[in-house]
Amino acid sequence: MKRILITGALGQIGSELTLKLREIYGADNVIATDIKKNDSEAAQSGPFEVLDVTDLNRMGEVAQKYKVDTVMHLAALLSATAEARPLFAWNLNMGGLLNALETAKEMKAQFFTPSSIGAFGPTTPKDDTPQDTIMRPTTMYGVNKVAGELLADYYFQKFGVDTRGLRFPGLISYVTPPGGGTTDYAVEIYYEAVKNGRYTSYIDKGTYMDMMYMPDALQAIVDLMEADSTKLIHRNSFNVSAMSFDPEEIAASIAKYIPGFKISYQVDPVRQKIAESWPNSIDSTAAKEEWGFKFDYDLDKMTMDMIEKLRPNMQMRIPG
Ligand code: AKB
Repeated sequence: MKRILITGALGQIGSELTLKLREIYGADNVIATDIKKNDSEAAQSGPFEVLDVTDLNRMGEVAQKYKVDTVMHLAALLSATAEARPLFAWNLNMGGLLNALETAKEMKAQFFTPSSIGAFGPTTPKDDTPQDTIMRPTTMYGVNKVAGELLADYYFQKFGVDTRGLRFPGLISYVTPPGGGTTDYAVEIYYEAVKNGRYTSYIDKGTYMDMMYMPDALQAIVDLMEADSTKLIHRNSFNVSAMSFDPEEIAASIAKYIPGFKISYQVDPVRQKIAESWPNSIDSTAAKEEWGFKFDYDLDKMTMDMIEKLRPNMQMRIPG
């Protein structure tokens, strides 16, 4: 039976992952932590501890108190926020990761942390980006992600910590909105579509990025952590993606369900530049071969579910 410590448990991934893990492993076996408590289900449905991930002693105390055997480290700044506050991002993203790895080492625990398509850069092959390729990101977030992947590999090789990670694309969910990412437009667009029937995109038409619906991302985490360790050639981290689209294509998908939906553009140069430095689409073959990565949602299936969940009473127009 796993006993899991989650950092950043009230964030975009954490607030849903905490609930999924509590369903699988039992509420008392999933210890949610975050910098502040709130009244969300993730904070209320099982053990919760206030934890600043830059405080190694406190992290160790919490890990000991609950005798955890798994550490899932999610607390981090996303790409656009990290670009606005690079020094703070380095300290939080790298300091938090190092503390979480140290805690996993002390507890002899299994370890997970997400990497990102942000680990790639402008000199990376843009299409079908391979698992092993050039990684020279030009953002602080990307620098943190590449360094983080190397650090997690180091803890595996040097100390035998069972570290595992996923290079997530943009994650789309109707539960907890993301904050400070470059791919966030692909979440905002659904909220605005349901509310106002239109959306002004800060990412330009023709800009392709990988994306994944949150239920697939959560399942991928569970599957990777349950995978047979001896089958893993790559650990930190696996390319995983379910779809790649540009703003025109997501808008066209939404218009199938919300007729008359309109997209316009007011490009944010900072986030546009970040997006242009990332791949158009990544290749998830290693994840499929080494631990059976799969996904259920393509763009239209995700769009239908997002709209259904965001506007439960709307009359759906099923394309056909
Ligand atoms: C971001 O846009 O910063 C994140 C990511 C792709 O890592 N969603």
